[in-house]
This record gives sequence, C-alpha cells and structure tokens, in this order.
Amino acid sequence: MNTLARLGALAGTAALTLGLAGPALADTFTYYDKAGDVWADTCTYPADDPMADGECTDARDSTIAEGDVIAASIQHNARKIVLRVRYRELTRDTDFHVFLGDIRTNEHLHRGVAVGYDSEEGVSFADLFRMSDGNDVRCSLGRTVDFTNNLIEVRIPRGCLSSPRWIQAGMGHLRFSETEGTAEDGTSTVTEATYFDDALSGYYSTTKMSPKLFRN
Ligand SMILES: [Ca+2]
Repeated sequence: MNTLARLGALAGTAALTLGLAGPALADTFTYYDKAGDVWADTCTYPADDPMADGECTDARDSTIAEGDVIAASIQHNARKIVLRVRYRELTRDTDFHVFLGDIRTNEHLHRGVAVGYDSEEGVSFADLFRMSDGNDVRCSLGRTVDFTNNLIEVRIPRGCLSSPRWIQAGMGHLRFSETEGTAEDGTSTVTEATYFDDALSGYYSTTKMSPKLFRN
C-alpha cells in the first residue's frame, strides 16, 4: 500500500483519487471498504409450503466473510476500464454469486456489468447491459474470478462505452443461497438468503458512485 492509500485508509472514509501524471498511467480510484458490513436478507419457510409466511430477517451481519468486499479499485486507462474488488473470502461454493458494476459516462451512457458464477450449476457469465432496459450490449469483456487471492476483476474495452472522456462507477457483490434445515417441531424448512455488500459504502442495495475518472 502506498502512502496516499494508507492515509486514505486511516481517514475512515478511505476514499481517494490517484490522478497519476503521465500519459501511460491510468486514472484510478481506490476505496477500502469496511469488513463485516455484509447485509443479509433471510426468510425461512416450511419445506412443504413455500407460499407460507416465512420468518424473515434483514440485518447487517458482521460474521459473514464470504463476498465481503474489503478493497475496490476503478481504473480508466487509454484502452479499458478495469473494475476490481478484493474480498475477505471468495469461495467456490454452491451459492449463486454476482459481481455487479454500474458505470456512467460523460455522454450519459448508463451501463451495468455483471459477472456471475455458480459452481454447482457450472454457470458463469460476464455481461455488459443497458441499465434502462437490461438489454445486452455486445462487448468482449475480460474477467478474472480468483478464489486463491479472493479477487474479481472485469475489464471493459473503452470502445464498448463509446470511448468516454470520463466515467463514474460503482460496484457491489450479491450472493444467493438456499439451505435446508429443521424447525423446533421437527419439520423440514428451507431458508433463502440474499447477501449484499456495496463496494464503495456501507449502504444496502444502493451502489455508491466513484468520482469522475478521466482517461489519461
Ligand atoms: Ca465490506
């Protein structure tokens, strides 16, 4: 960690823009998100009656490390935009995971990017789409899902975004799980849970945007 980044981390809000000089260097925003700030929505139902009113909770759960973002960076360089997050834990589990990015440009383009995987079903995708209607935008995205280093990175060629002068971006991580259990009376239950961590804030379900990042 360099000195500026360390100062940013100590400042609490931990946000800073590194406007590095020189044409070969990118405009990069780095944010150190809190650990232990994953929001959990869970509902437990009788297994034989999924339409019943479930017992539901909605709370931040500091014990959840899976999908808990601890650092995020957004880079805008001459060829691409790179979104990268590091997690406390990222495991090849049976849950369905979606890394989400939200990008706005100086031309008022508003695009979403999603990288999803589910090791049980073998599903993996990386899509760029219009936020207005969800329709896919044709683009050859680069993606890395690294369970060893607890990282996800997605690389978006600038040409897929009309080669913007500047961009703003937000990021977050969603995880869906379904587990079977047993109620106190011995009946079988199913618990559905949705976990979310915004990469740039402690908010739930809203994605905070970075400062404007200009192509350098
Ligand atoms: Ca976090």
